[in-house]
Amino acid sequence: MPKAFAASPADIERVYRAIKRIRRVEEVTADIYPSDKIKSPVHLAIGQELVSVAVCDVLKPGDVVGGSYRSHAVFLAKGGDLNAMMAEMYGKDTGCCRGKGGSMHIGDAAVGVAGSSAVVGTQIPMMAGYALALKHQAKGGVAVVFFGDGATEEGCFYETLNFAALMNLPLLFVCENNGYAIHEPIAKRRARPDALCAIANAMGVPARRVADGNTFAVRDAAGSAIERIRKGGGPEFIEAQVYRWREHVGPNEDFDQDYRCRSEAEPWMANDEVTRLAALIDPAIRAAIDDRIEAEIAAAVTFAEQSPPPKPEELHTNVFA
Ligand SMILES: Cc1ncc(C[n+]2csc(CCOP(=O)(O)OP(=O)(O)O)c2C)c(N)n1
Ligand SMILES: [Mg+2]
Repeated sequence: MPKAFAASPADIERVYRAIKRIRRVEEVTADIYPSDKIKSPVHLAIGQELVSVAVCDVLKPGDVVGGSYRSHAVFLAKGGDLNAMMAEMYGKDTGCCRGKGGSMHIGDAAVGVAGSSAVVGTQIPMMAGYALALKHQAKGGVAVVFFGDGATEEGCFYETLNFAALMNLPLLFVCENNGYAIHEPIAKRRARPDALCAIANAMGVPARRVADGNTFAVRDAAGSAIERIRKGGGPEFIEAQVYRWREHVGPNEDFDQDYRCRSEAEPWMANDEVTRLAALIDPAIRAAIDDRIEAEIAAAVTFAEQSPPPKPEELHTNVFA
């Protein structure tokens, strides 16, 4: 491991546990999905979990995060309750949004997950609002917004970069660049696919790209950015290159869909952080971590299955329009 990304055994175990847990939650979700017990579309982050884990690893409980419809990893990495997330996917009353949001709309204010949004890019100005509130509170809190490369093509991305820089907001922009917006590769959408950091810089938001999919490289970048932001340095931008292993939405692979091929995925799969970090941990310790994860997930599935659905009279509660 390069010196700059040095991590203690405790760091490696903690980060491995977090990434593996999210991986297994989503694999189990994919296994359950064909049964139709999960009542909403699922956008899986399998292969991309490292970004949420790396960033949330350097956050404090009072910091606030928000993301897109692909936010299981963000929710769990920030400390969202697994039982409540699983129940939400099942549309149950015990879900984190009382079963009314489903997989794409998950939040847990108690642990600083502001929410997630299915409308591409909308979480970006929403989290700038949180950052503005945190700035007014003046307690050193930081907001983090996670979004995809496709979201950088929305007007609100540019507006928010400008506003955040102008207002010196405590906001970290985290672009999870998986190279695709649904089936459209970034090279067919942008004249300069490599210019995301240049765009942020030009708007007055210092930017850094992490291209190698290394958890501790992202954690390093996030850690130093958050430190500067917390001291009043203003917003920063991180572009983390990743790869989505499953289809855009749903539980399956889609390498037969003619928009990409397995050979493109193979180098990312060969560099998988779950496998790489697992090899750095004592096998007995790793087995104990894995066993705990499986037991926790099994309990969450049971919790979701046994929870009641929302009552019919709740149809209009917590609904604004
Ligand atoms: C405003 C808006 N436009 C279009 C869509 C349809 N849509 C859903 S996901 C998506 C692609 C977004 O890609 P990206 O931001 O890279 O995120 P990823 O799915 O790769 O994580 C699009 C265009 C939408 N949900 N909202
Ligand atoms: Mg994308």
